[in-house]
Formats: sequence, C-alpha cells, structure tokens
Amino acid sequence: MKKWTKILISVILLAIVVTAIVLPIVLPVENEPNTTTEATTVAPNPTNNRIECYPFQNMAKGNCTSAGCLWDSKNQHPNCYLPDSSVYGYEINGTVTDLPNQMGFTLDLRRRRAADDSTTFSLYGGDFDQVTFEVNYYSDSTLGLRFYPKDANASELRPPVALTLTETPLTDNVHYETRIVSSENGEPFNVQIIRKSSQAVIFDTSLGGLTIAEQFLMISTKLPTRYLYGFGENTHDNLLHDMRYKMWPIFSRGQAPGMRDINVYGAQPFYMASEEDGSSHGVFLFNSHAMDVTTMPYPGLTFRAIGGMLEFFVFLGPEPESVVKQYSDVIGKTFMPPYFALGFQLSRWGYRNTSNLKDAVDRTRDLEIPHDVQYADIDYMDARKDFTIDPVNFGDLPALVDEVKKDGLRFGIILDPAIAHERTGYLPFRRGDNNKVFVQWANSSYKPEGQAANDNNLYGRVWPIRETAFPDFFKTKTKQWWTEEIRIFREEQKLNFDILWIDMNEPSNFLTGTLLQCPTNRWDDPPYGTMAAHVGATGRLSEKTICMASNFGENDEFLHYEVHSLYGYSHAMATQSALRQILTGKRSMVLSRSTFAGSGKYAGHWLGDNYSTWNQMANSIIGMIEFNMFNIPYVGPDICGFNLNTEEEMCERWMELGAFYPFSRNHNSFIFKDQDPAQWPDTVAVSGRKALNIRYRLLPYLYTLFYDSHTIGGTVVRPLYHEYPKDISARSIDKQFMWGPALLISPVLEQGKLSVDVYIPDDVWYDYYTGERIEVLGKTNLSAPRDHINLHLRGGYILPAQKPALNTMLSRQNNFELLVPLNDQNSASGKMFWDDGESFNTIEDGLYQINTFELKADTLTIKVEKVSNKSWSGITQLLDTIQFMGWSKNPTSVAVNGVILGKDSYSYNETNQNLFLFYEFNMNDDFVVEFQ
Ligand code: MIG
Repeated sequence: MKKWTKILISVILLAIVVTAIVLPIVLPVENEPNTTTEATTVAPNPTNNRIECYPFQNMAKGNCTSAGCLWDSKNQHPNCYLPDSSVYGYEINGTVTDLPNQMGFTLDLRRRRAADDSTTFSLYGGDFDQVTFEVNYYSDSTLGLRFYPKDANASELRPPVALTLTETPLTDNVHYETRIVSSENGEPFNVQIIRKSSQAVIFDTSLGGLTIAEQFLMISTKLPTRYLYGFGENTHDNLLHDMRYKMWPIFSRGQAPGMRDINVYGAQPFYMASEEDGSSHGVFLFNSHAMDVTTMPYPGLTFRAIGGMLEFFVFLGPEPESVVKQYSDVIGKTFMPPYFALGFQLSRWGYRNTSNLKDAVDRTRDLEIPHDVQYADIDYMDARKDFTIDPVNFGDLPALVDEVKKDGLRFGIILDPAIAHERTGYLPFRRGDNNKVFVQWANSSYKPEGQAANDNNLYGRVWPIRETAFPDFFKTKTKQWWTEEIRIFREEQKLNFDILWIDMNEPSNFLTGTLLQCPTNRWDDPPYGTMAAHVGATGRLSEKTICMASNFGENDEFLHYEVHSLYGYSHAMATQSALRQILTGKRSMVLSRSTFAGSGKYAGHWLGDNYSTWNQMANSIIGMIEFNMFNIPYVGPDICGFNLNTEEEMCERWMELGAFYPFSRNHNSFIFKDQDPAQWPDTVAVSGRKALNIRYRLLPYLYTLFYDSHTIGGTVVRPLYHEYPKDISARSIDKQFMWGPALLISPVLEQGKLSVDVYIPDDVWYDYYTGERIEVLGKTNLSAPRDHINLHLRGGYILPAQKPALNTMLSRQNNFELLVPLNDQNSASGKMFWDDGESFNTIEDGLYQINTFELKADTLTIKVEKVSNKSWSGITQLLDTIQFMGWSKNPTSVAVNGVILGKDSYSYNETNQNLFLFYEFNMNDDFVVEFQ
C-alpha cells in the first residue's frame, strides 16, 4: 500500500472511532434536560377513555375517519381514536371449557365485524380471526390470562425465558374471581378480574381495542386506581405515574438516560397499583417484543406490543411486598450476592494505566474510606478487545489485582459482548467463528456487499477499532465458548478478578444506519414500530443496535426482533454460569447493563450513563426502587454521576445517598475529572466516610434483607408506600426510601440546602444518630448539615449490626451489635442471616446460621434458630453491644440467663431514653436477658 493511502485509511479509521466515542457521549450531554418536569398538555379527565388510533402518524380528520377511526377535533387527546367494542375487538364464540383440575378455563373468541358481517376494520393488518382466551389459576393469589391465535402453540409464543412457576391448588381463600362480562355468543368479549375482599375490579378490558394480530397486539385495561408504579426501563421523574396519556417505550437500548420518555437499557413490563383500601396488585406482561405502555386518565392503561402473545400474570398481594414476592415466584428469585458486593466500590472510565488506578485505591485508603471493590473499565484492554490486556499501560494489572486482594479488596473487570472481527492473531474471534457462535443474518441476501460468501455473520461496530460480531447467548455452544474464553483469559493472564461487569449488552452498536445498514423488511420496519422507533430514533427499531432480521437460538429459531430485549438477560445468564464454573466454590457477582424480567437470578444492575446533575441524583432513587419492584434488588446508579464534571457539594451529597444504594459504586466517564471521594479530602471524603461507616455498620441487616429476597422474594430497598400502603401521602414519596421495613433514609437532593423536607409516616421513629424518639410526624423539615444524611429507625424492629472497618474482610472480624428501637408496646423483633459471605450455595448446603432476636415484656430472647449443617463452624465474633431506644426507665437489675449483671454492664440515658447493654454474647448460644 502506498504511504498516502495508508495515512488516508488511518485518518478515516480515526474519524470513525472519534465519532463512535463522541457521538454517544456528547449528544446526550447536550440533551440533558433542565431540572423542571414539563407539564403535559393533556388535562386529567376521568371521562376520557379514548384509545388512540395510529400513534406517530399525525392523523388528521380525513385520514383518521377513512381509516375507520373516530375523529373529534375538540382539544381532548387523542383526536383520532378507536370505535368502541360494538364494532371493534373480539366477541365470544363458544363456551367456557375448564382446564384440568379446575385450574382455569379457555374460551374461543372471534373477531368482531360490522352488523352485516361484511367488513372488518384492521389497524395494521394481520389480525387473527380466531383467538383463544385462556385463564390459568396458579395459586390463591396469582393467575394468568392469555390471548393467542386459535391454532397457535401458546408455549412457542412465549419469550425463551424460563419461568419458575408452580401451580398450587386453590383453597377457600382465593383472592380473586374472573368474570366474563357478557357470556352470550356474539357479544363483545370483556374480562374482569375482581379482588374478592373489596370487589375492586383490578383488571378490566371493557375499554375495548383488543387486537391480536401477527405484528400488533393491543389491549387496554381500566384501573381501579390512579396510584400506578413500575414499567421500565425508563427514567421516571416521579415514582407515581402521570396518568394523562403518557406513553412509555419498552425496548432495550444502549441509551444514556438523559432524554425524557425514551427507552433505555432494559425491558421490564411490570406494574404495581395501590387500590382504594390499601391493597396492592401487580401485573406482568410476559412478552419480549418492543412495546409501548400508555397511561389513561380514566384511569387505565393501553399496551401495544408487536409480536408474540398477550400473556399477563396478575398478582393479588394484597401487601405491596407480597406482590413483589408473588412476582418472584414466577420469574425467579434474585441471586445471593457475596458479602463483599455490599461494600463500597470504586471505578472510572479513563484510568490511564495501572499506577493511575492504584493511586485511586491508595488515596481512598489513606483517607480511611471503606472500600471493597475496585474496577477496571475498557481502558485495560488492548485496543478495546475483550480478553486482552493493554501491554503498555496495564501489563501489570494482574499483579496489582493480587496485591490489592491481599488487603481484602476485590476486583471487577468489564467485558463487552461484541467481539472484534479479527481472524488472525485474535483467537477469541476465530474460536467463536469456528464454533458458529455469532449472530447470523436471517437471510444471506441481507448481507452488505463485499462480505465473503461463506461468512453470514452480522457485523456492527462497538469499541474495537475493527467491526465486531455479536455472540448469540441463546446457543449452548456460545455459552461454552464464552465460558472457555473467560477461563483462558483468567488463567493465561493470571488475572484474578472476582466480578464481571457486562456492558453494551442491549446489544449496543454505534454505527446503525451507516456502517450497518439494515435491509428493509417486515421486522426492521414493522407496520407499527412502537415509540422505540420514533423517539430518539429515525423510525427504525435498529436504532443503536443490530438488525431485527437476524437469527438467534439453538436452531436459529428466533429473530432478533423477538428476542432483542433478552440479549442482556441471556448474556448475564451465560456469564453467571461461566463464573460458577471457573471460580469453583466461590460466589461471584455479575453486573449487567441490560436486563429483562428474571435477570435478577443472574445479575445486578447499574442504572447506566447518568449525568452529574441534582435532578438525576434524585431520580436515581426512583430507578433503584423500581428495580427492586422488578426483583432486581442489587441496583444503584453511578454515584456522583457518569457524564459531566461533578461538583463538590453534589458529589458530597451523592456519596451520602450512595452509601445507601444496595449497589454502591462511584463511577465516571473518561473525559471528565476524577471524582473519587478523595478528590475532596475535607468535604466529600469526610462525609462519604461517615455515611459509609454507617453502611458498613448496618451490613448484617442489609445482608439479611438480601437473604430474604433470595429465599422468599421481596424488595431490599423499598418505597414508603410498601410499608404504609394505606397512607395516601406515603404513596407518592420518592425522595426518601427504606432499607427493608426498618430504616428510613432521607437524603438532601438540592443544592445549597442545609435542611430537608421529609415525610415521616405515623409510627414510632428514632433518630439513628441520637437515638432519640422523634416527635414531629407527617410533613416536616429536618436539619441536614453538609456531612449529615437523615436516618431513622422504626420502632419494633431489631437490626443486627457490626462495627465497621475499611473493608468487609476486616469488618467481618469485628463484634456484632444490635439496634433495638422499641415500638409503643415496648417490643421489637428481628433476625440475622450469616454465612462465610463468599462460598457458593451456602444456603442450599446448610452452611449458615440464623439468629433471632425478640424483645417482649422486658425480656430479650436471642436464639440460634437455624444451623442446618454440622460442618457449619459457627460465628466466632461476639455480640457485645445492644442499644435500646425508647426505654422508659433505668432498670434496677439486668440478668442474662438468670445471672444478674454488674451495674457497669449497662448504662441508661434518661434524656434520650436509650439503654446500652455491654455484654459478650456468644452468637452460637441462646440467651434470655431480663430487665427489671
Ligand atoms: O459507550 O466502558 O455504561 O459504565 O464506563 C460507553 C465504557 C461504554 C458504558 C457504560 C459505562 C462504561 C463505558 N461504557
């Protein structure tokens, strides 16, 4: 090649790389909205039950009515809407047929047509004339509803995601009844689900609009309430949904959460609603296709999905936490994180080399900021290729990893799914290609010109300089290849990482529409593209990803169109299974950017490329709460923000808040200034350390919450609404949150504020710091100096704690404590789960212990409730301090197992009514402590 040609090629390549880096980063920066939420133009209107015809098509009167829809120019959204169910939708066409054991029924439906039977009206074509409606009773509190074409095999229409559902015979206590509203043949079909206890109609299709077509499925439901939560992944400014015709897209996309109303990384088609009487229900639409959800002021909801079937799971609760548990019975329980994963974590994109990374570790330690996990981002890779190490700048990374691990730190590295297309010299690609692990074009005629005849891989462009292929994790051989590549990399490089952080798995592709031109076809250009094709996109579903017309699955049985939103799910599943095989006997952790319902079995989630803004700091609480509802409790955003330079005060407040994210990690993008807490030794470091020490002190409580979530389901972090569902004011609180039922966290989320407006539900609460009972409940304002995050303990709960240290390896060697805030009956109870924190399967193998604590009638009982295996060696640390809050009088005597203690074993403070008991309890024995 001539010299000039070479230079020209280099310049072009450089331009491509720069565009690839700069486009996704810089564009969203400019799009970052200001902090006020725009009011929607649609007024709330309980009489408006219109379902929009043809969203995104700018319907005017003429084309609206000629398409068969109704038009009303009055300023009421939507102007062009569907006729009611007398002329649209489905009618009953047969009789109810019971399923075996009375566990449900089926009913045949037929498309409605005009009275003279001549015309049918179709929105997007492909409607099925004959449809089966099926109801499955799974248990007293969970039922399923589904609609599928009469001749279809329903199980083939389900997303390839294994459910963990079992059927439990119904009892007299069944919470629901289903009602087919009109049962005559030929009458419009409508179904209702009714909560028996209150007669609340929690699901009701009588708004009409039911459509079952090949590439367009629509259903609307009336809601019994306007208190609606959930759906994702989107950035929500409020936990409660805006019911004024707000449309939300659900389709995974590698999209920074700066823009409003856009689909970001994961797909979570699940909502919860709080009914009039405080009962809650949840609904899961088990469908992995692109879809939109539109709220209606009625109140109601419209779902529009573009394939598969409409299959809903309905959970009757009635407690909000029961809803989340019932949901987990269907999609699977969350993985049990290793104990170190609950520690503070540090990361950035843009460490220049190993010593630059080590400086961050060292200065964090020098300032005594607790720190458990350090990450390396794509910087460590050679030319940003998976399974390589940059020999110049990160050649000594393996040595550094071993060194920091001696001090008790753990190490995480990033891996992207996309693999550089480099046959020579890069074995991961060659081995993968030889095993046919990469996504193939659905039709070889779709391939770009010039691609070799025998190469049917679909190529895109991600971080490597070269184009990339995309592994299909639905194939067994891909999972094996991925496992082997991780194993080989780890062994050959001696890189002893503990955590895999998997990114870009939407899957993300930078140059859609330029380098990767998707052919025109019914999958890339479906009749109805959903909002995902129209917002932040140029009308095509392939925006920022690969073409819909590509093949997935063991036998190429799926189109990307069908399983796009499952890419991250399958990637996380493969990665978790790889780690189980490689880190024999040790628990690991996978952190995935893209998720689907059930991803919590395999991975945690960070909320992606957020911004260093106060607004995004506030809505991180909403994202965290929503992912807990989705049964992915191990979640948190990048503390201090990913994009933009953070500011000192914001980062200080964010470190305080971040100390209470289940996944607590400070992470930053490469063009912005360092933001690890040690950058500001006198402010961010001080406040961060203070808050993190409280986190570490409370880790036994947090770990026990994860144990509960893993074993019985339910959230770890939850909104106040979950604990106070009958309290209308609590239902909208989204600037405070709770750890389990017992700890209330009220951060400062605004610049310049030294106090915080809070809502304290009507209950018994104690200030964490002073132990004092707080008197003012309801809406109040609390002092919040710069180094202070307000924390309150709820009377009636006992929290296990442990003295903090610089990391969990050290803190686990310290003695335990109990925090005992009393309720008005002067009682409290709690428990602690404990194991070695890192072995795989400790719960299944019985290598753990549960201690229970109960205070009642001036007697504290400590019991080892569960030690299920003889080889469990017990707990070596002692429990040496118990703090009782709300203790009304100085005891005249205290006895442990009948032996009266000396006066120096306890101290009572009359003013704050706190009693401290200092006594060394062996955690492996039972105790009765009596106070007089
Ligand atoms: O296009 O690996 O969300 O955490 O630092 C950006 C570089 C790619 C996106 C991740 C972010 C990570 C970054 N990655």
